[in-house]
Amino acid sequence: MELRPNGPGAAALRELSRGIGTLTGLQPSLTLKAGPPILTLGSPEAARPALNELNALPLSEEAYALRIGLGSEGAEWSGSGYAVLRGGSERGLLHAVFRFLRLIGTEQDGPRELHEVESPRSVLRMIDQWDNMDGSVERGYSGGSIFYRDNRILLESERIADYARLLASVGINAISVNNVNVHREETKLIAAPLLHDVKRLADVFGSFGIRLFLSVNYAAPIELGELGTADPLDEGVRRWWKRTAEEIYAAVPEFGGFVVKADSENRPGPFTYGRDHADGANLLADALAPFGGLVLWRCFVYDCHQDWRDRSTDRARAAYDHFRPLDGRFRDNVILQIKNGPMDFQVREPVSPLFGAMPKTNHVMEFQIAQEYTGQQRDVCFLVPQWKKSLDFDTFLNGPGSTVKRIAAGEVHPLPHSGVAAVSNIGNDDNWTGHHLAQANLFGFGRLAWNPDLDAEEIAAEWSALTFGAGTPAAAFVRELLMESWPVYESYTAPLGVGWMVQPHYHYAVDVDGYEYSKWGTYHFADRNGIGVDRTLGTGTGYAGQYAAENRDLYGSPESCPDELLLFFHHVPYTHVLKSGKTVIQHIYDSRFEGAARVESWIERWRELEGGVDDERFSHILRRLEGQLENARQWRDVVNTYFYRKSGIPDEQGRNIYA
Ligand code: GCV
Repeated sequence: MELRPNGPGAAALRELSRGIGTLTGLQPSLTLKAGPPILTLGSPEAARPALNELNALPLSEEAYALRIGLGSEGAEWSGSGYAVLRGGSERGLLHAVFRFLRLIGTEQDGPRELHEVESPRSVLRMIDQWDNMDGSVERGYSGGSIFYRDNRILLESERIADYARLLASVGINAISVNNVNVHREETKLIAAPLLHDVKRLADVFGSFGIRLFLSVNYAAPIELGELGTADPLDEGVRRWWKRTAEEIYAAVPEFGGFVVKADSENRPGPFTYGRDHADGANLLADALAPFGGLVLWRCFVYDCHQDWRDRSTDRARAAYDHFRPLDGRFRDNVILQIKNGPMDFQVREPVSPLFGAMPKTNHVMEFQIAQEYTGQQRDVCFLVPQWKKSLDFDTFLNGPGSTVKRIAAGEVHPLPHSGVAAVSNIGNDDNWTGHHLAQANLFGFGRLAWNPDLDAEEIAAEWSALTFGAGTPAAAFVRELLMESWPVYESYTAPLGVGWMVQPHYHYAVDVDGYEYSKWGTYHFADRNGIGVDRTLGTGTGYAGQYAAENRDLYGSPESCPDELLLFFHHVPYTHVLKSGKTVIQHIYDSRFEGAARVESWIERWRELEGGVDDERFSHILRRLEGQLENARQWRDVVNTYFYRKSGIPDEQGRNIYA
């Protein structure tokens, strides 16, 4: 096989020899065969039948096939054992290598026999950086940017290549490298002289099979081109984007395309010119189309200057109301990027009703790995179970079984593009993610994007074993801790799906009324009798009516609505009895006490592992858990006191509430 010196095939070869050496101490000879990209390890004679078989296998580009033959008789790599790794392309081969290394790393003695053929379920598996060129990261909780400092790209930094490697190891195939809020300096990324540096970045990611995208400023023709308008129907503007695309592709032929946040949170967009989002997205799509480029157009469009006195406007409705009527008007290379929930990455939200509701439009789901509203990488909150809940959600939009994961895999509507995207959680902290355990979220996103059918616990177990050692007590406890962490975080923060009880702008610490009288459209409406937002069709904002009948009915009455989303859809008295048999107020008290107590118990369990985990990680995690306990106690006491004062209803168990 002809290997491109800096292509994913070369990376596959390098990673396999390096990984095997690190994990097993062996330095086996590797053979790279001519023809389809194949690597063999161990005995060539023993490998031959598998090699011939895998050689003939039809595989799609990113697919791989893996055969391991160590037998039960104690054959080893140095003896008659073998492994054959085959990719549908060099990228597929790299996936095979990382899969193989994960297998060796998670099973104490490595697998003895294996025959596996896999391809990714979602075509686009994308990471969005919210990095700014001044070196800051929007909603970054792990230090500064690994990409930029002082308005330049850190091309000399080894961390960028390490990051590409890290993402490739879990199957990510696309990255957008700057914040969707595109400020002055970042606007220039699409023009010379910065394009030269962008090309070098694209090469780093390309060598691991990852395509590079940029977030663009919708008003770039004004800011860079000195045009007086960014009107999508203006001929001068169209010419400007066309020429810009030509320049980009001349410099970066493998460029992926644009990510766009338009008419959202004060960013410019087509609304300024009385145009809609199809006009805006198609303008960019037409410019990129000759080069195979894509436009990822975000649907996070809502009124962020709402009057809290106005009860008729519901932010949750906004994405659907803006975009649903445009179905069928977008070009083939436009992909709408829809946040997983209708609000904004809260601990608990229903799935966005827009997802699956545009059968003629490419769309991907956007998750947030960065823990903006879920503990900011100070508190442990393993988000894979939350994402699974979204992916498993049945929209019923194309009959039963129209789950989000099937739509994201392109299995429900025959559209050219589909997949998932997520906001990254990394920075230049030594451990990448601020909280050491927050790495599990980045890992987990990649694994789920590859295969949304994987079990959350399986992913937690895999990451824990790879990180703390297969079969160790630390790995066993971390798996358990990860799996408990999202429900526990939910149990001491905002109750029953209502969300938003955080300090405005910062979004970490508790402030029950912080957003209550604000312009952001994020209210809980607690009064002395009850709490929650009526989003029903009959008496509320009508949001529930944006779902297919099955879900509309499910959410439409407090009796059928799942407890965890009750206050998202309904305003109920504190005495309303939940399916659990508890009243809303007693649930609030109990879960806050239980949540804080659970965090306390984690600290005791973690202390028992002293000596079994290296000192650095042991004390780092201990400090973080202690901080989490402080946070959980503050939430517990503020929320309980607030609702006791509002309702006047005492805790049945007479615990300490600071009345
Ligand atoms: C990048 C939320 C965050 C913003 C973020 C925005 C978005 O509102 O708080 O920091 O901006 O989402 O997703 O565009």
